[in-house]
Amino acid sequence: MFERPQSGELAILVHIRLEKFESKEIIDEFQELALAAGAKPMHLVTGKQQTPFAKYFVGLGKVDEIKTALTLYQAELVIFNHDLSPAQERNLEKQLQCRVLGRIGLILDIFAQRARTFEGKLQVKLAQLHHMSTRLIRGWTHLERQRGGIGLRGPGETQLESDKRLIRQQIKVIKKRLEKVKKQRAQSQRARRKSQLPHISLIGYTNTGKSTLFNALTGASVFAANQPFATLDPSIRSLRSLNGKTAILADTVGFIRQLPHDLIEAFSATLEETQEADLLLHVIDITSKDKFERGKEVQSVLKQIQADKIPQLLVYNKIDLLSEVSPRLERNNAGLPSKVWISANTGIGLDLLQQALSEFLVTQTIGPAQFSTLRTNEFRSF
Ligand SMILES: Nc1nc2c(ncn2[C@@H]2O[C@H](COP(=O)(O)OP(=O)(O)OP(=O)(O)O)[C@@H](O)[C@H]2O)c(=O)[nH]1
Ligand SMILES: [Mg+2]
Repeated sequence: MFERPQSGELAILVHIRLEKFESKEIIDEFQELALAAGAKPMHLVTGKQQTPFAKYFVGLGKVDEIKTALTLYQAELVIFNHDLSPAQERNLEKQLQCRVLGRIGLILDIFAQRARTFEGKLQVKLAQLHHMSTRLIRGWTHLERQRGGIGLRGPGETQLESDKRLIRQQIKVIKKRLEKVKKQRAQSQRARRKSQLPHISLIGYTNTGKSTLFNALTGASVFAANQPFATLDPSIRSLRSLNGKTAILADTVGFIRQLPHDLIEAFSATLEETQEADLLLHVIDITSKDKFERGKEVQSVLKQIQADKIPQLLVYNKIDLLSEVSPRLERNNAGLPSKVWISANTGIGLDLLQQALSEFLVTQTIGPAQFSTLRTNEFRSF
């Protein structure tokens, strides 16, 4: 019988190139995720394969390479930048004699550390339980010996091992509690709706500057930091536009590539803000080499939550980092604002964004459908 090994913070990262072309940013992002979870990445093992292997995801040669790296760097944790099947995770742990974490487990761990509100915590817990329940196999885990660490924070793993029924019960209890909280939130949302103020939601890939912009526009001071998933729970403030109209602005969790379904559910508080919005401010980090891919990723999540038809204003942020780009406002064929170039940090271009918002708020009274709707191919035009 295999006992699940303890997890430490010193980690070996594994990224396998499965696509023909892949940008370096994918690896940078992976390292940032590992750091955000509190791991200390010691070494990166890379490789190239057409498809994952069933047993270990990687081939045996790669497993040996990882083993050598573990010894060399005295690491106790291996993190894959891939979605590992429960069997692959188990086989790897057996072979490597250390804790192995896939990308979903990694992101869930960050979420567990970052959730602040009662509802957010419950949602992450629920996603973790779902994720763990697929990994419950007799004889695999003796988790009561574990005292947390990366990938192990969250709902009591001691119970996982003992009984699947316990997990199901826990899931039921959490779902019930969540329903209660959701009902309360729905009430306050209805009250806000009654006020008939237009809703604007800041959305976009993680770390693009949504919270910084939220603070700049509303004078709030929500947490903003150079790390993925600084924001997990949504914040809401009122926003006064140049022409004196008021709207409600929401700051939301960022998206990331390969966002698993469980996690999208865990985002639901934020996603409701997004689904209910009259306008989405889609914030894009202009300095990212992957901004088109990231933009498409955001589009696909929006589609999954049926928010892709909501009008969008593309906000290209961080132009202060590019000397050749100056603030400007671009309009669509109908003459309405569709893209704006700003810096949330320095404030340049914010007047143009305010101008766009004012125009939007005016169109709200004559019908939001007239405002620009983004098509994915608009990312090509930058
Ligand atoms: N140079 C520059 N940096 C910026 C700008 N706006 C935001 N940042 C930085 O980008 C990093 C991320 O900012 P956040 O506002 O936390 O980004 P976010 O989109 O809310 O990120 P998550 O909540 O983690 O998804 C921080 O280090 C900010 O200081 C900008 O206009 N220029
Ligand atoms: Mg944020």
